[in-house]
Amino acid sequence: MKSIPCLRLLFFLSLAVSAFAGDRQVKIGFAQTGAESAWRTANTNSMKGEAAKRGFDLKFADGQGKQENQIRAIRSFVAQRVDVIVLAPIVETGWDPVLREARRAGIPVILTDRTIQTADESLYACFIGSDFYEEGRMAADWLARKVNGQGAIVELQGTPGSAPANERRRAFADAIAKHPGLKIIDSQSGDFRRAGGKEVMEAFLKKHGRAIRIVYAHNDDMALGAAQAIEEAGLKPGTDIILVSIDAIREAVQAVVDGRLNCTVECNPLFGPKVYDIIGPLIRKEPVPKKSYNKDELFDATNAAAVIAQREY
Ligand code: GZL
Repeated sequence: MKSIPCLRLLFFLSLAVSAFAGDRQVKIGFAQTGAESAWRTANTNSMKGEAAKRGFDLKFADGQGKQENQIRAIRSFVAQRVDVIVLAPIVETGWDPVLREARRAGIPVILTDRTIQTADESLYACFIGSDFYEEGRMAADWLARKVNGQGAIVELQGTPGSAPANERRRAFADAIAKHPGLKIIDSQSGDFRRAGGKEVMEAFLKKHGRAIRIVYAHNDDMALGAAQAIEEAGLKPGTDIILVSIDAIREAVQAVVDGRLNCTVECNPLFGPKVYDIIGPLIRKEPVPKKSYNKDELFDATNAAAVIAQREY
């Protein structure tokens, strides 16, 4: 049998050791928002796949798009005495009471993907995710250069009350304020869903017709739905109407290569490894960084073709 170099053996042993607290397997409760987009599917797969690789006992709860389901899941994790709770909070507010219950039970909470609004930051151990304000700013600055600061914009917003929708909307509005020729003429939520983006875009086209020059979508699923609506209206997405979006899922990067989308700002969902690297220090009650942001980049016609083969989600 081919011998495994001792370094690789040590690496796998260290993963196995970190999967155990004392002589029992580490139990993690993960309350996911739902399954609304391709981004979410990739995030769930990263969290599940990496837990399996590291030998963690992952209790997965799909919130199905409802905060009350996530709250119920957290209470169930507390009752099961998990070692750590991971929460991807669907909206920003309403978490303090249940996070106080987790704290009373002595169970640390990791926030992933989305942030919460709370006056008591001690209710969670740390946050791991992307900087949504930066993503919105990057999208707006790219657009201003692309259209020389001129054009009527329709905005497809994400889930109402969610951190990405709030921050991407705020950042984009702040950035385009520097360009009086850029104006948001309509804005509505498509709930981060492809069908939602298509339906809202159909309504915008009926209401505004060819006045629309630009679509700003808070995620790629809605942008791709909007592109379909634009094509069904006999127009060319990416040419007749500029589309700028966020997530950089593979299908959107391909749409940029094909000229149906003009720009997508990455929001990397594959942070299972980063989350699980924190589990050991948390269980050992060692200090961990309060906030850690994933690195995100931007894809447009200048670089999409060069990266499409390497896209992992
Ligand atoms: C962003 C994440 C958002 C994605 C959407 O971190 O919360 O939710 O942008 C997803 O695709 O539905």
